[in-house]
Amino acid sequence: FLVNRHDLGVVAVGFSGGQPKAGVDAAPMALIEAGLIQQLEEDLELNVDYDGQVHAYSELIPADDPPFRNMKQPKFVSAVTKEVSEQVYSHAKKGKMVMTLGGDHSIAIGTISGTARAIRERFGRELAVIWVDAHADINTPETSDSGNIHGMPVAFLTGLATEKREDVFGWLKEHHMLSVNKLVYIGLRDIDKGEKKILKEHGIKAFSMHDIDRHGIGKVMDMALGWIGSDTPIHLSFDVDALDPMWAPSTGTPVRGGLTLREGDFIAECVAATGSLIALDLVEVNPSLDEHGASDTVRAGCSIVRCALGDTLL
Ligand code: 4U7
Ligand code: MN
Ligand code: MN
Ligand code: MN
Repeated sequence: FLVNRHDLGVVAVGFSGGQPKAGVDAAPMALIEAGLIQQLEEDLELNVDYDGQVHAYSELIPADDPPFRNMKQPKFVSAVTKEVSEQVYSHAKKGKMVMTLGGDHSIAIGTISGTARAIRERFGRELAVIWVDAHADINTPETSDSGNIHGMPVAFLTGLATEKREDVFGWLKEHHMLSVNKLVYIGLRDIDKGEKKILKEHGIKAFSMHDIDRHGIGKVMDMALGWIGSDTPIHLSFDVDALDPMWAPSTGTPVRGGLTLREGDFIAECVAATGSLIALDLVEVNPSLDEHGASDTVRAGCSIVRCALGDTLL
């Protein structure tokens, strides 16, 4: 009811500027070359609207881009996410489901701001976000030790971090944003001190690996979706490093003790079954970070996407 489930807009974001490791920009091509779009068209019978390009946004590279408030490449990341926001918005406002292939997780500043705006305009409703990740990505520029913006997207999207400078995320307005009580994390296991404080102070709903061990993934999904409530539009932002490195080694910030391949697919299946999914990000696949080639990680990514877009076992 929220989107035409069979109409999928695809945005391929070949961007690595939110973190220091090269190669994450090659993920969209690796996923597409592995047959992802073809699988969606042929097996899931989706009408895919894809411009056929992996965007590199090289025209947006600033002449100079010194660190600002401890953020690395602030102007470049801001400009790219602003453009991604427009790309995602233009699919979402037409009532299409939107899939964005990253790229590092800083791009979620663009994807979620784009869908939040479209959902507000179309339905006067607020968006819910399910953030599946080993990390909370909720550092402010001041709490971040690394200065890498892929560790900060949730802080900017919720307004916990703000900046007036238009060229450093000042373009993010109220209608792009998400309230902290509409955010749910799954898979967390590597949270910085400052982030823990933020999660506690704002009462943000989070299911860590400990919760999954204790209750099992089935119960955790019931609780996560129960928190959001039925009939709320959902944006699923899936960082492949939520999976254990056994299944997804080719990623920039792997953390042991993660989700199994089946748990990752199960999360996506449960979200699909709500009928409320309106957008999906798959990020942080880095095909150059594996001596055996990245085929396992790429295949895991394709599988999660197929599950989220309605592939069922029976
Ligand atoms: B990802 C980190 F310090 N928290 O801020 C940081 F541990 O998108 C990691 O989830 C961020 O992969 C990871 O740099 C960002 C670090
Ligand atoms: Mn992430
Ligand atoms: Mn992560
Ligand atoms: Mn990562």
